[in-house]
Amino acid sequence: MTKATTVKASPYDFPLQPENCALLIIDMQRDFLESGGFGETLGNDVSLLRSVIEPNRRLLAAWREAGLPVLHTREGHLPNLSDLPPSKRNRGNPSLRIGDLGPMGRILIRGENGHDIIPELYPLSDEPIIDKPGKGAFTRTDLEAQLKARGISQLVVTGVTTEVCVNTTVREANDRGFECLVLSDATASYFPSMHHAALAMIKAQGGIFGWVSDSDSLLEVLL
Ligand code: TIU
Repeated sequence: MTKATTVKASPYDFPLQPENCALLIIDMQRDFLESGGFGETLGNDVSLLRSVIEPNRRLLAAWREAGLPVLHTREGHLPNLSDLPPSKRNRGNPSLRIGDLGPMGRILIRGENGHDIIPELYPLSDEPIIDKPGKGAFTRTDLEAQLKARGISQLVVTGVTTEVCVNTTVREANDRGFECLVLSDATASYFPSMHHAALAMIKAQGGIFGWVSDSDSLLEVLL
């Protein structure tokens, strides 16, 4: 499937150009989705994010089958914490801080079990993984260069969490000229009301940051 088409979306249909579009899966890491990781240390119920696994799995399979590019991101820090601002480590009152030893290894540290992507969505060896120290995937990474090198101008954005890393990344992408389609059932938050608010912010004002759709609407044009 290489023909331009439209995907049912809000505030209006998304003009998909498959030859210029990448799937960007944000932070589907054990640290956010499984017990004992970063998300739980912040006081969250991580089971609230599990519903996005199946829509992402189906979409990823169809996207790969269509031969379209996919990139994965991971939030995390170097083992010596040199890329961790003290403001981030010291924020709030978590049960464990970034870099502390938890049941899945050191919390949110690159190379640890908890930092890696969940097995259900594990990247293939030729799929880039963007390791990022912050919430936005464009900040202190080579994501923009990687996308431009591939001629990518559109992004289908999925992953967690909707109002934090997904929203920050979509805003960064939008300001860099990328058109973003965010899938409501393939993104989730620890706070359902914030999930809905974050999606509403993206599509308000004629799509101020991008478009919102769902995985079935995109699969309809891929399959
Ligand atoms: N805490 C929370 O909702 N999210 C993050 O800290 N990172 C991401 O969203 N990936």
